[in-house]
Order: sequence, then C-alpha cells, then structure tokens
Amino acid sequence: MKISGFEVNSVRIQADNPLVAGVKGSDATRGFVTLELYTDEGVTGIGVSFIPGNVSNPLYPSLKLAVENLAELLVGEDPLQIENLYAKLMLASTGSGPGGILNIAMTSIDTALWDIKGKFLNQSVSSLLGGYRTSINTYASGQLGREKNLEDLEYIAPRLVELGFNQMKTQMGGELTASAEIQRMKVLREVLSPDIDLMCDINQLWDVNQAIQIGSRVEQYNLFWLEDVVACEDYQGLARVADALTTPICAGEYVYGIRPFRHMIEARSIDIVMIDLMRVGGITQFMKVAHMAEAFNLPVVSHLIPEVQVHTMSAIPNGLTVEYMPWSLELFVETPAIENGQIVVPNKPGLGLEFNQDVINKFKE
Ligand code: SMN
Ligand code: MG
Repeated sequence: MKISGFEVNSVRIQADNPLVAGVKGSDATRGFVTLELYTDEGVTGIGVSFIPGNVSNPLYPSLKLAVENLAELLVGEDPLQIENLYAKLMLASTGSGPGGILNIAMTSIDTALWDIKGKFLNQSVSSLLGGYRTSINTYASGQLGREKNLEDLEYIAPRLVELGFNQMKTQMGGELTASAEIQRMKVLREVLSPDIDLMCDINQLWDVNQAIQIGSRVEQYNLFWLEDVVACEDYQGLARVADALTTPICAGEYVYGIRPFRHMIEARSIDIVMIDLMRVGGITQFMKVAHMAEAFNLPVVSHLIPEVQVHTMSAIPNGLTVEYMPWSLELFVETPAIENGQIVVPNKPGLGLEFNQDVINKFKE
C-alpha cells in the first residue's frame, strides 16, 4: 500500500458547544485544519491539527501550509511504517522544531497514519496501541470556566451530573483575592455530592506562593487535581507545590515534544501527567510519554480532542480520565458515546470517525 495523495482544509466552527441546554457560549469561532490522507488501496486516514489556546490565531494559514508541506513528503510511501515516516518528516524539518507549528502539523499526519493502519488491519486504533479497555472515565470540561459567575457555577454543575458526568473541571486564577478564588470552590462543592470529582485548572496564573497558600485553603474541598498552578517549565516550583499539598498536582499540556516530560517527572514536579496531543506531536509520541509515566507510577490524563484521545487513553493501563472538551464534535458525523460517565471506544476500525463533509464545505476558509 502506498500513500497516493491528500486533502487539507482549514475550517472555523463555533468555538463553544455548551453541554447544558440554555447556557450561552461565546459567539467566537475556532480554527481546525483537517487532513485526509489517501492510499492506492482505497483506505483513507483522517487527522486534525489545531492550535490549543486562543480562539483566533493569525498562524492558521501557516499551519494549513505546514500540514500540506509535510503531507507532500509522504506521497509514494508505505503508510504502515509510522515511526519511519515520522523520523523522515522530522529530519526534513530539522531546525524548525521540536515545538510550535511543526509538532501541531505532525499531529494530524500521525493521526491519519494510525487511522489508515487501523482501517487496513480492521482494528480500532485503541486496540493497535495496546487495547487495555474499551471505555474510560471522562470529565466535562470548558463548562465552569473563569468567565462564569457564582450563580452560573451553581446552575451548571448539577446539570452536568444530570447529563451523566461524575467528573468535571473548573478554573481559578481569575479573581483579585484569594478569598474570591476559594469561594468558587466552596460554591461548587456545596452543590455537588462528595462522590463527584472536581478538578481545577489555574492555567499558569499563580506563582508558587499563591499556589501553596490558596492550594492549602482549598484542600478541604477535596479537589481531584489542581492543574498548571504555575509556569509550565518551572519544574522546581511545581515540585515545591506538589510537596506542600495533598491535592494531586497535574501539568504537561503546555510543553512540546516528549523530552520535557522526562525533566518534569525526574524533578518530581507532578502527580498526574497531562498530555496535549497537538503539542506532544501526535499519537506515536503520546504513547512514549504515557509509557514513561507508567515506569514512574504516574497516571496520565488527556488534553482536548476526546474523539482521538479516547483511543490513546483506553490503550494504556495508566490512563486516568479523558478530558471531554466539546470543541471538535461538529467536525465529525458521529462522535464517541458517553455512557455511565465513561467515553466509549467506537466499535469500528481505525479511529471510527468520519469528517462531516457538509460542515467542512460550509465552514472552510
Ligand atoms: C484549556 C486549554 C486550552 C484552552 C483553554 C483552556 C485548559 C484545559 O487548559 O485544560 O482544558
Ligand atoms: Mg488545562
């Protein structure tokens, strides 16, 4: 089998997809680059690249071009030799990474190659990667953010439970005082039963002292984890916070490639390893970090794109929970089911996903 061609599209879709009926999301749109990788045997693999973070980013045209430039190098190659092709593209791009747009572009390429392999071998990507389980815990994300006031939090959290979520994430880092930050956790804990897991993301907005002080005061609310409490590369600072608190410290979504994880883990900076599929550089690289974490007895959690991450996370024994961020759902005809608080691996070969071509045609730029 040989790669025979590809199609890359840049689409902008509604930025938010509030899970609770009646809650208004932002009017902004968010960009995605979609890749369809064709083979001479009629098998097509699909992948997605996007810039995790702001809704708008001036580099989207560059990202689309980067995916095209890399995909061109694959034409005529055997799609099953994923490590070989990965190395070839990284070698060709030496000097422009690892990091930034290169890793993000590599993610859709790598994802499409795994999709081809799964379809060709009639196995789910989860099965190819290890096949530890067929469903895994998932948590509602993007619903209880800093932009929400206390009344919003009180209204939305119990409705997420009604929708079947046993886990959900909120944020701190946006209030002027420590008391106001803590009040948000208190309000959420009061409306949620103790057996609902509540995570909290700081997105690097505190310093080490704030993290220890506020983190100590919210220990009473029994958070499932505190995420990105300080700057992502402050491994020693993170380690001080992790030592000082009982609440598990989670980080990793902001770093690029596989090597920073080695240093983060060696410095004992984190209790939970969060892997962003775009920044790590795709499924192949995700698995390397996940297995390294296993050797250190650390659980792994995924960041964004649950439609693909259901495969990586269900494949590994140390997968803890999948972030259910409903940003990319609209891109696909059908997305993985949520049953009893778990996200279910589609019972289809490859990723089990199909692009919604109507959406792509309507919203492509
Ligand atoms: C997050 C990621 C990307 C944009 C906004 C918020 C957040 C998360 O860090 O973990 O989902
Ligand atoms: Mg985060």
